[in-house]
Amino acid sequence: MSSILHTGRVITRFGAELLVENPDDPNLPPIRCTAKRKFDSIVCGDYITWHHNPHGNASVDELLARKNALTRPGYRGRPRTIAANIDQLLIVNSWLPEPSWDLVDRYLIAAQQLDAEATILMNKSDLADQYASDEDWLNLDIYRQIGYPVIEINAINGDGIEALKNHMKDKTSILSGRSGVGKSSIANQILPDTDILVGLISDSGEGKHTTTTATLYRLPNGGYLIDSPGVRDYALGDISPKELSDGYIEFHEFALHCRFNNCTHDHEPGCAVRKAVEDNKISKQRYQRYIQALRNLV
Ligand SMILES: Nc1nc2c(ncn2[C@@H]2O[C@H](COP(=O)(O)OP(=O)(O)OP(=O)(O)O)[C@@H](O)[C@H]2O)c(=O)[nH]1
Ligand SMILES: [Mg+2]
Ligand SMILES: [Zn+2]
Repeated sequence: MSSILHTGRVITRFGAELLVENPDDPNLPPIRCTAKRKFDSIVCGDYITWHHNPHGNASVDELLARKNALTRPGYRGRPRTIAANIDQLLIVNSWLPEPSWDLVDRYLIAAQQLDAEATILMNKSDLADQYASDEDWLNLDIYRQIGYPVIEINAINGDGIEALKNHMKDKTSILSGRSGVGKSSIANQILPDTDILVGLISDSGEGKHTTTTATLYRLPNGGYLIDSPGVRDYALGDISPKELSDGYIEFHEFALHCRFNNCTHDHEPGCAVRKAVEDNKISKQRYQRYIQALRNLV
């Protein structure tokens, strides 16, 4: 039997086994593909080539070049790749668990590093009256002012889901955020017919429906959605001060006018970013979180 080479996108992986989109019709059941040790780095969202073996199963031939890959610190702080070929981070925050603006900032920096778009999803809008402080509303509004799309969502009744769908067309988007903010609930609203969205039962006892592995779903109107496991925290990898400040897009226009072109916008004389903070052209909250992140780099 000749073995035709297929190209396909990885849906998810369980150990040495990959689920790959069916080449005949993506709506047909996926292909189970075995990956040798040298393909340990293949993740959800990767494109691979594979072929059928004579004895019926399939195996990976090659990992195709990636546009980018999202990593997070894994076991003993070693970076672990979560998903590849991402066009957009959907940064999910909720009113309960309480919002983490720090985490939003860090995901925005990651988006800049990945050359991906970023959209902020504020989920559990039904709980806002009870839990949102004035300070929280202010923080949320800052992102809008900077120019990021912010969508308020209620993943129980579907409020905001249509607006979100409009932001997802023809892109590969990944839901990211802390455990329990409602990523899988949002995925369920986007794809109500996809029963595989029901979370896997975790061994760790973290909760019955907590998501344990990143999974790719094809959107009916074009594009893909990746649901990913919640994070406790999202630490920035090994980045330079310049890469850090690049992640604060509202600094860019001012940074051009800093006296030193390697200005870290901290203590340097003639810093146009700090001046902009003093003049209320840049949010003090964001600037303070930037300084904190800068101190944490070194
Ligand atoms: N009140 C309210 N509860 C919600 C909303 N969205 C999700 N929830 C609840 O929040 C809990 C966590 O939702 P999940 O969708 O499993 O959260 P997740 O982000 O996927 O969590 P991990 O998979 O652990 O990362 C569930 O009990 C949901 O029913 C919402 O808009 N409002
Ligand atoms: Mg989940
Ligand atoms: Zn500066």
